[in-house]
Amino acid sequence: MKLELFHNNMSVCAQKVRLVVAEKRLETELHHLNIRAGEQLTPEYLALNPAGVVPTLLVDGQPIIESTLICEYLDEQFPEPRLRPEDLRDRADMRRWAMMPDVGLHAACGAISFAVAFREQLLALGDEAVARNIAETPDPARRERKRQTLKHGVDAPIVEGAVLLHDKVFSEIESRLQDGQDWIMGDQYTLADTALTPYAVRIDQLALTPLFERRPALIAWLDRVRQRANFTGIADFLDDSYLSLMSRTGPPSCARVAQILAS
Ligand SMILES: N[C@@H](CCC(=O)N[C@@H](CS)C(=O)NCC(=O)O)C(=O)O
Repeated sequence: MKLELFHNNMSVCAQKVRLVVAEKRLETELHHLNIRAGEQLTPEYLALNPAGVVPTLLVDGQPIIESTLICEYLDEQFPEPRLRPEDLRDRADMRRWAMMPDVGLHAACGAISFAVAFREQLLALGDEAVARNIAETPDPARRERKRQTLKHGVDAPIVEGAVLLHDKVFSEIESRLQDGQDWIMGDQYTLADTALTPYAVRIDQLALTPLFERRPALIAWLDRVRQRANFTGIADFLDDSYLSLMSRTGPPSCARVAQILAS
């Protein structure tokens, strides 16, 4: 079986899939797309992934899209080591955690990342390229997120809800880990941990410290996650220019984040 992954080095959804690929030590041919340059919007790629987003997994040439579904597919097709609880009620609970990105967290992460940092990368391309990138983005909600955050940065109206949603999810993780368990589902590292790791890593890379305040269990979980062998799925692909952009633009945005949290 031939696996190919269309991804981007710093994309949170691609990081999520690469954590699973690394956990299972799967041989995968990687195709990197520069999403700032719009390589996800070519007719060839849109034929694989009509939403014009990464990741896409090709299995013997057939595409599977949506990172949550790709992770589920990989865990079912390559069950060792297993990333799902045996008990079906626990599995449903795990899926509730794993789907959090799909029901708002991912869009919220995109809004914050663009508002704080990535808008600089797009603006540097010049007015014409920015207008083309926005116009060609297939999803209207994503177009609106890009438009608002490019124009208003952290003062864009959507940033408020995005920060509050991160606060809610981080507080749920903190409560879940209160009894000292290592992972979201207890002793077993699962797709719940792989799904949420990139989002906590992103907020940490952006140095938005108010979201980590008074959350020692979340911080300890993030440390454990970083020490696992499969963290290479994130660590081996880090782009220094993104990291320095995020660590430069994040701290001045903390006051706005703290203001939203206090509101
Ligand atoms: N629901 C999709 C979301 C994928 C997604 O939003 N990918 C982002 C990178 S994390 C992307 O490709 N963005 C392209 C763009 O912003 O034009 C999934 O989970 O696969």
